Amino acid sequence: MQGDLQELYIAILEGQRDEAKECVETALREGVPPGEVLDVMVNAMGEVGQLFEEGEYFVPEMLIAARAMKTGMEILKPELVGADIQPVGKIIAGTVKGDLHDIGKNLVCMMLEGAGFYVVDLGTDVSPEAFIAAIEEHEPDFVAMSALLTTTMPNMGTTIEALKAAGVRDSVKVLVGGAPITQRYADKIEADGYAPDASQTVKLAKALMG
Ligand code: B1M
Repeated sequence: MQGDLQELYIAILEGQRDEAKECVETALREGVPPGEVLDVMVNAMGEVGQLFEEGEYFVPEMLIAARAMKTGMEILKPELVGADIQPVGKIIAGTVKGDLHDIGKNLVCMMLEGAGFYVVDLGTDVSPEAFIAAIEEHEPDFVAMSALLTTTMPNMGTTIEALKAAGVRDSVKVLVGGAPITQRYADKIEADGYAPDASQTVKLAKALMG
């Protein structure tokens, strides 16, 4: 890997936001194709996910790496659009109705973006109607729902039932996660997948994209 790109990789891995921004700017100025710059950042985030799974990184390290990635992406995004690089897949994400916790959901969104997915983040306290409207507008591959409260997790099932009633359930794969959620619960509400953390969400979404 060329020196600047190596520096970019390390800047993402270590969560150095300003360095990441500078490295992206330098690489683009020197004529590195935007797709190649993106690959370096995605690979760095891949290693971040790996380190998290191995217990070397914890949530704070993952968060600052994801922020560095996001800063780099802000510079890179217009170039990617110009280069017509297609996202890996499209995901609508939100914390379900009644639930205001968004730290985990934001991390999931950042890691997905880091892996090359186009993410539409609907925020928190998202009603089934808002999920349906977003599916109709954006035609995503996935809907990712987050819940942190035992009192709001049933709203995942309610949302899936609402998607069925609106006739859009089969057009998307529904992924669920959040501290109280289990694979068993995901199966019970007929979600297509459950991920215990942000890194596993990326793996799951990639696997389901084939
Ligand atoms: Co709240 N809260 N909170 N809270 N809060 C919990 C969840 C709680 C366990 C604390 C406790 O009592 N020990 C408890 C829930 C108990 C229960 O339901 N059985 C609780 C409670 C009770 C409440 C209130 C009801 C308190 C009150 O007002 N009486 C209230 C509810 C407000 C509401 O939502 N309507 C409330 C409020 C808040 C704050 C606003 C103060 C704040 C949220 C700030 C914010 O998010 N912007 C807050 C916080 C910070 C927490 C704790 C301390 C931390 C949550 C967090 O951010 N974790 C939490 C206790 C705890 O977890 N230790 C607690 C870090 C984050 C990175 O992890 O969110 O689990 P997490 O996300 C992970 C995975 O779960 C997974 O990936 C993430 C990254 O690896 N994941 C997904 C998450 N979403 C996913 C979606 C996917 C896939 C994976 O889609 C495919």
